[in-house]
Formats: sequence, structure tokens, C-alpha cells
Amino acid sequence: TERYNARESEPRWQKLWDERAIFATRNDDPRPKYYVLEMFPYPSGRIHMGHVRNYTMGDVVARYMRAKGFNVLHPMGWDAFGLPAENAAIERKVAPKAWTYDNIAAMKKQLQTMGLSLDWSREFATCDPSYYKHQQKMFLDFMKAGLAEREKRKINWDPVDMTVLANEQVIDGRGWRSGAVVEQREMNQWVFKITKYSQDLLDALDTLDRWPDKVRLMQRNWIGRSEGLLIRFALDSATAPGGESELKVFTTRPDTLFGAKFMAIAADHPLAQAAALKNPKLAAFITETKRLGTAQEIIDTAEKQGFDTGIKAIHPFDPDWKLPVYVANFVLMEYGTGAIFGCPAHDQRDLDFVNKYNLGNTPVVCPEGQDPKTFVISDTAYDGEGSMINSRFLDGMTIDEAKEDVAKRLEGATRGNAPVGERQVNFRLRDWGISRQRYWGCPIPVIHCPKCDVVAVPDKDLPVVLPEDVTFDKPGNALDHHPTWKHVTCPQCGGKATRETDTMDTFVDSSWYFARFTDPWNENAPTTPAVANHMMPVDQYIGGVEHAILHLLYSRFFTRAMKATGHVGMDEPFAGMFTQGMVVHETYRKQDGTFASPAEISIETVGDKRRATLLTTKEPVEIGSIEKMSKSKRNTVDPDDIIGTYGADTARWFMLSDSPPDRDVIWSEEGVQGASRFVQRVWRLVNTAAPHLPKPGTPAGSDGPEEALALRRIAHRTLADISTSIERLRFNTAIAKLYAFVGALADVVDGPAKSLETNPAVAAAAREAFDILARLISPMMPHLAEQCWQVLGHSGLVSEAEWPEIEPKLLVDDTITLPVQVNGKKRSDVTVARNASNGEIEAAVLAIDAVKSALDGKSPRKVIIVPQRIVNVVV
Ligand code: ANZ
Ligand code: ZN
Repeated sequence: TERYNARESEPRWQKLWDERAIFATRNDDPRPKYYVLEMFPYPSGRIHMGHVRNYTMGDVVARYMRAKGFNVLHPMGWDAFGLPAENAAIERKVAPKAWTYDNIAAMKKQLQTMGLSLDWSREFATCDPSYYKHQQKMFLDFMKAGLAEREKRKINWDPVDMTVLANEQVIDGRGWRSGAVVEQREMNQWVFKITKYSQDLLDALDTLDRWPDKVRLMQRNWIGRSEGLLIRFALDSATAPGGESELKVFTTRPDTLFGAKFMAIAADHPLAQAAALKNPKLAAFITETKRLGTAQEIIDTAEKQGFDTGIKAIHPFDPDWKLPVYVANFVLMEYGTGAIFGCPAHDQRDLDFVNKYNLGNTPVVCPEGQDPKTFVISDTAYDGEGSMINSRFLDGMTIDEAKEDVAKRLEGATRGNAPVGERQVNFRLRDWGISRQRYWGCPIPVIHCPKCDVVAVPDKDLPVVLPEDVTFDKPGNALDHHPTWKHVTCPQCGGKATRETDTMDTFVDSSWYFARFTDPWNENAPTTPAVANHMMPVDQYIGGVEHAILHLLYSRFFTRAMKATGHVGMDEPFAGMFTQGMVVHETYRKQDGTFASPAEISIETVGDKRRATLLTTKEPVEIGSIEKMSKSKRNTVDPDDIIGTYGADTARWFMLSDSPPDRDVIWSEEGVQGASRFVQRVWRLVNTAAPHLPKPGTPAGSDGPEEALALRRIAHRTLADISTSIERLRFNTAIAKLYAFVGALADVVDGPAKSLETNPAVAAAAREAFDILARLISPMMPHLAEQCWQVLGHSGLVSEAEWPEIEPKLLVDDTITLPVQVNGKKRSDVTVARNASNGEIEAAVLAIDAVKSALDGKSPRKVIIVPQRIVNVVV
């Protein structure tokens, strides 16, 4: 046979699939639906190996479920708004729109060479006005429902670039591009009220049993629910600034109250502001602390610093016990009450703080086995279990008992008319600020009128379309600089007004695209609820773990908000979630210390050593560590090159074969070549066998010779194993089984017995086995599978063939083959379950033709069974 020519075959099948539109999904298809989705790509210009891995996995699931008889929805689109398009506009003078759509066209071509079973008829880009029109509509719906609001928020402002920066864009207090010292500004921002669902988003995680535990835990931590006590500390009036009489703190450890050494408040706490009025040094400290910002990383890494305000707070259980109140850089205004009491013995941050300011510590929880008299804390706080010490009425209690006791007492105590303590649940989750001072995003559809304040753009005026005649010659938001776009008349009073020039965070675009895919043709509404309710939720979502928190959480919020505003009927968008590992590759370092790319070198294996040399100069190259593919390490491999050289099937196969899908996969030339050899092996085997196989549909017998039965058993065993492997997304296991199966087929086809040619039962079993093989490889290597299916004499497409039916009786799991003697002479073999009873073995033996004829009508005197060894029939 000729070698399999992927370059010729793959485009041919792709064209045929496309012409017959076999992957187009009808929403009214009566079969049960299955929605499989991979995170849609950002159109950066070219697909990378991470995409190849992600989309291959999704495609395997889609093709498998289709063969299993489901109405599979497997769509694709583009997450097309975002900053890189604006940067391209600045750097290369191309319009963001043109840049984006050009990239989409290029990447779509690339994706099409992968042979993915996608329904392209549903394709859209989030920058299409026909998409964001509905997003604007939903924004207005959310506004009416109280789920979108305008709020004053602190933001990082870059005074040179004139833009808001995300926390990650602030490096050591400076803008990542401009290097300017970033200011904290209060600005009006639109927020989505995700915190309305904090508890629900948390609780529902328990129902998502097809999500990785790791991802659920990350979500749980991000939501960050804590139960604690709100305590109103009275301020010592001799020290408090005018008008201030108390300080509220939130604590999760009220049990540690007798270990308190200080109080601390955030730099922007009102009490700090009040105290700073008469204290310029404090004012300077506050300004400096605020300048550094309140991003979590900054707080976690910066040295703990404080400034004593001179104010004293009074201990709630002892009027004579006064605690100094500090302004501290590790207390956030946004969490709890923006104030804490510090118990250094049992909190590391507090301990670092007191050690710096010599405030001392008193342990109040003593670990079991420690002597309370000698238990001391020096550099490491103790946050474990134990019993209370140095705590008056709490002594001897467990932590939980002490928490409860303190809560009860303080709830009962009153000052003024209010209780001193109040149980409270706090969440770390903040409302989602969506305003971005950017051009290339979805315009927020409101108008600001000096008379009417904020006015919604009327439905009939949607979408608010981005102008295309924008310039990027000035820093700041190009929408804001546009000469005419923002100047409008107020829809309410007809007076002069201006459009909102902020656009939405691009996370909004990706928070509902999965719902839009269910009916992207609806021009009048974001979804067609009946259709969305039928096709949703996504049964299997696959993507990178980098999106495990925000994207998934925002999508879960958005689905709830869409439900509240009548666009869908469910809470949870993704019933099954899977996070794939990264594609990693060796690095190569040239003698001058720079990196060489895999395409620039050749590798030779000498003995068990691999040696790399530069193709151009033959200089030796050092083989370095294996790292995530990145431009800076130059260890990327271009999917186009791989597909051009080996074909998509080889790339897909290798991508799935080497590692569990949730782990990193090491891309290697040797590995791809191995996959490529396997493609050729399957092809040759199918072609060698095909002429000897009976015609399609010939049934394989169930009582043939052992060789035929053995082949049937391995075929059905493989079928069963691969079905479960794919269902559990264990693609590498599926592939290992396929290697073994192909090995077994090779034994039959190439074996010395030539039984394929001489034994019709074996040929019939082989027909069945090869038909199974073609279907088993089709989810992973769809083009090769089509070609084999054709060679095997089928007229239809394997992509449309049903998944083979398992014959359960061929799955007899653990069998044993025993020689059978009649009066001491070997007549046959019997294959039985390893744990078969003697009765079962005897029945099987007496049913064998060879035994029957040896018995010649007589009935046996005795059947002697030597367990696991031999059966002797005595006449
Ligand atoms: C006293 C105490 C003693 C605390 C102790 C902890 C350990 P979670 O679990 O995250 O809710 N805290 C409260 N508000 C804060 C703020 N705005 N900025 C910084 N820290 C704040 O954490 C609650 C604990 O974090 C609270 O309990 C408080 O310190 C601190 F041995 O109170 B604790
Ligand atoms: Zn008005």
C-alpha cells in the first residue's frame, strides 16, 4: 500500500463534511441534546498549541457523543474585544476593527485545518454589533433589576496614560507602561451586583459535581465567606477626635479578645482621616500608604507598617484596658469594617506588626500537650486548636466554646441602645466593576444629562455602535476624544447630553456567549428562552485553569442575572467543567546565551544521550529545561508547521496521547514522529486486511474458533474501555488501549497462521474488529478514520456512523483457558471465567463439539476439574 497522505486526504474530508453540513446542529432535533464547548479564543492572530490541545479534547467529546446518538451542539466564536487591538492601532496604525477581523479570518482558516466537528453556522465575534447589541440590552435590563449600578469606586489612575489600570498593571506603585506614579482616584464606575448572589454562588458549588474539586475550591476561596462577630469598641473620649465615640471591627476570632494588643484601621478609614486633621505626620503616612494602593499582592508582600494615632480604644470586657489605635497598611477599607483588633500571638500579620513596634504578645490559646505556664510565642503565631488560657472567664474552653461565649456576652451587652456585639457573615467577593476607559469594547448604553442624570439609551436606539473614525494619537480613551460621537440629545428631556464613553470589561462579553450560541440568529433578543432552556446548560466545558476563577464566576453570576431578567431559565451555565494542562516544550540555548527555536535545531540520539545542534552553523546547542511554550523562551511550535508536515490527525493524536489531559503535556519532535508512525501503521494494517474481509455487515459468530473469539473479545473490551475513557475525559488511557488493540490486530493480519485468509470465522471477527477500530479512532483522528472506513468498504461517513454496540458477553472480564482431555487425551480447550464454578465449567466442557464426538453419545462417568489447570472427562 501507498503511505497515507494526510496532506491530500485531510482537506478532502474537511470539504466533504462542510458540503454535507454534518456538524450543523438543529435546535429542534428530537434526540437528547449534548452541548460541548471549549473556551472561545481571543483573535490574537494565530492559533497556538494550547488551542490545539483544548479544541482537540472538545472535538473528541463532540464526535463521540454524536456517534452515541446525541444532538451535539459544538459551536465556535471569537472573544474579540480587548486591549491588544488598540495597541496594534497605536503601534502599527491599523484600525482595531480591521486588525481583529483579519485575525479572525486567519485563525479560522487554521482551525479549519484541524478537522474540528464545529457548527460554524453559529459563529460570531463579540465585537459584532449584532452580538453586543444584546449585551447592551441586558445591561439595561440588569439596571432595571438593580443588578447594575453606578458607584463611586477607588481606581488606579495612570496620570500619564490617562487611564485606569487593573491591579496587575500597577507595578511597585507605578503604571506598567508609563512608569508614572499611580494615583488612587475615586471615580463613578458601573458595577454588576454579583455580591447579591454571594451565598448562592457558594452554595451551588456543591451541586456542580462534574467540576474539578480544585476549581470549586478556588471559587469558594474567592467568594471567601467568613462567619464572625462585629464588635463596637468604645473610644477613650480623652483621646478621640471630636465627634468620634466608637470603632467597629469585624473579627473571626472573638475568642482571642484577651490577647488583644492593639487596634488597626485602614488608611482611608474615617477615623484615620479625622485623626490626621491635627497630625501632619499621620496625614503624610496616610497619603503614602494610599499611594501604594490596596491591591492584595501589595498588601501581602509589603512590610507591615503602622502609625500610632494616639487614640485609645476600650476593651469590651474591661473598662480599664486601653488599646492603642494604629493606622496600618495591611488593613483594607473594602473588607469588613476596615478596622481590626490585633491579637499577635495567634495571627502572623499581627505578630510581625507588634514585633516591629514592641507591643508584645500574650498567648490565649494553648496547644494540647503544651504547658500553659511555659508556652510562649516569639516569631511564629499559633493558629491551631487548643484550650483557652490567660482569658479570665474563657479559660479552659475550646476555641469554639470561647467564640460562642464571647458572642453571647457581647450580643447581650449594650451601649447606647445597641448591642456591643453582633454576629455577622462577611464575603471577600466584591461587586464586579465593569467600566473601562477603553475604545475597543462594548459601549455602555447610557447617556448623562445635566438635568435628568443617567438615562438609558432607548431600546430602539440599540446598539450603540462604536465609531470607526477614531484616532489613537493621544493618550486616554479614543471614544472620549471623538469629536462628535458622545454629543447627543437627552432621550428624556431633549436637552444637550453626553454618552457614557466607558466600555464594558471584556469579561462581560465572555459571560454569556455560551447562551447566545443556542440561537445566534435571534435579532430581537439575546436568547430565545425556550431554545436556550433546551440546549443549556453546557454539558461539558473545557478550558484553561487560568480562567478557573473570574470567568467562571462571572458566567455563573451572569446566568443568574439573565434568569432574573427573563433570558434563561437556569442558574448554572456549565454542568461539567474540565481544566486542561499546558503544552510545554524543551528549551534550547545557543552558545551566546540566547534561545534557539525548535525549528532551528536538529537533535541526534547517540546511545542514550540526545545532542542538539544548530541547523545553520552546526554549533552545539544546550538542551535546557522544559517550560511552558512562550515567545520569550522561543520554545513554541507552530500548529501550522506541524499540521503541514504531519497532518492534523497526527497532531491531535500526539496531543492526547502522552499525558493525562489535566496535566502538562511535553511536546516533542520524537513524540510527534511516533504518532505519525502509528497513523501509517493503522493505514497499512487496514489496507492489508481489507481485501480478506467479508463484506460489511457480515455478522461475527459467537462460537467460532478461539482465535476469532479472542479477537472479538479484545475488540469489545477495547470498545468498552474507550467509551468509558472518553466519557471520563481520560484520553491518554483511551489511546493506550488503542495502541494495544492495533497490536492485537497486527498479530492476526501479519501472523504466521494466515487465518484471515483461511478461516472465515476469523475473517468475520476481523471485519467486526476493523469496523470497530475505524470508529474508535474517529474521535481522535477523524480524517484517517474516514479514509479507513472507505477502504473497509463502507459507503457512508464514519463521522456519521453510530458508535458500535458492545456485546456484554464478550466482556467476560477475567477468563482462563483450560485444556480439556477425554480419558486422558487432549481434545480441546475451554475458555471460562476465572471464577467459574465447577458446574459452569462442566457444562461448558460438555457443550464442546470435539468433546461430544469423543464421548460418542455416552454419558461421562466423571468430570475431574483441577482448578486453574486442566479438565479431564472420564467415560
Ligand atoms: C482578631 C483576630 C485574631 C483575627 C486572630 C484573626 C486572628 P477572614 O477569615 O478573611 O474573614 N480583618 C478583618 N477585617 C480586615 C480588614 N479590613 N483588613 C485586614 N484584615 C482584616 O479574616 C477575618 C480576620 O481578618 C479578622 O479576624 C481580622 O482579624 C482580619 F488571632 O480579628 B481577626
Ligand atoms: Zn435630560
